[in-house]
Amino acid sequence: MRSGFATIVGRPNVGKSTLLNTIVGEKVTITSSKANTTRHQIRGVLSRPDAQVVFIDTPGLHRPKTRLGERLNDQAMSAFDDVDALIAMIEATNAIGPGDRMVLRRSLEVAARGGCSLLVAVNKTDSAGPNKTAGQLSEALRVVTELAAELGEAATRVADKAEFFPISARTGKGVPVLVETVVNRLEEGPAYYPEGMISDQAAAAHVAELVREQLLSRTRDELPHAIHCQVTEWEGSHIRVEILVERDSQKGIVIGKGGEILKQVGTAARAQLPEGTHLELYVRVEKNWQSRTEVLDRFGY
Ligand SMILES: Nc1nc2c(ncn2[C@@H]2O[C@H](COP(=O)(O)OP(=O)(O)OP(=O)(O)O)[C@@H](O)[C@H]2O)c(=O)[nH]1
Ligand SMILES: [Mg+2]
Repeated sequence: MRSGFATIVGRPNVGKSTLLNTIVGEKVTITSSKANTTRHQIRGVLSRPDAQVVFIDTPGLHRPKTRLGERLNDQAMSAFDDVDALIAMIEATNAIGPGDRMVLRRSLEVAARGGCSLLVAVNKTDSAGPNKTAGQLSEALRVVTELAAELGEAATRVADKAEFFPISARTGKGVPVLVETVVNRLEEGPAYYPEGMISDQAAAAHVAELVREQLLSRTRDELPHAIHCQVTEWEGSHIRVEILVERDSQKGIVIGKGGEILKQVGTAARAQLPEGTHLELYVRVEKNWQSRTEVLDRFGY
């Protein structure tokens, strides 16, 4: 049996969480079209008779504007170390920018130091089409080679062994080849999680995330970033989720006219929970929480 850890890294919105869900075949982490959706490291476990791979989803690396942003980057950065493979993800739909280069550079550095594999996933091939995808694959190879040359011999050895995968995390195309490569690069080892366990996320945290996911798809501009959700009560089938925003004006938007938004959010989140679950949603203001260290500590960021 082979076993090990593989971290998925990349800038926000490239499709890291979508990939994790596709690999484990279940929704273990939320996704959205808004940047910085993922706020914690989330593990998804793939168990097969011959292998167990723990895939780690991470917050997108970005230039932080708030203390929350700094914490998200810290969380992502700490997931680079002590793994067997780094899956650096970029998009086939957009040119490789400074954010992607930073991710690739950091991946090369860590892999050179720690001896792990580097696999580059070029995602969203379903939108990009074959020509654009082919161009992006060769561009990715060029950028990785160039960065490795800047970083030195150890990084160049990593780059020589790096592999590039065109994938669609959404449709699943190309994902099995990527997973097989990760498995083949793992060493013999024990299973880290019991069979049947597919995520390390606590049930309450997952419910809070499902509510936040629904809010993300119904809000825009700076509001998605200003929302934090937490379960404050769970008794039998009754779950109370508190939604925190930064300002009074945001509270009104989240609730919606006549409570409409909140109602939609509750219905859509509940549809993903066991039948009979009663979700009680409650909105509260926690002034400027994204910038307050003590609140971030309390919220577990
Ligand atoms: N067309 C297409 N869209 C995709 C694909 N994978 C992800 N997306 C979309 O890209 C957006 C971002 O996906 P996420 O999986 O949330 O991205 P992420 O990298 O986890 O983002 P952060 O958590 O913010 O760092 C969502 O709207 C997804 O539906 C894909 O293979 N093809
Ligand atoms: Mg994500």
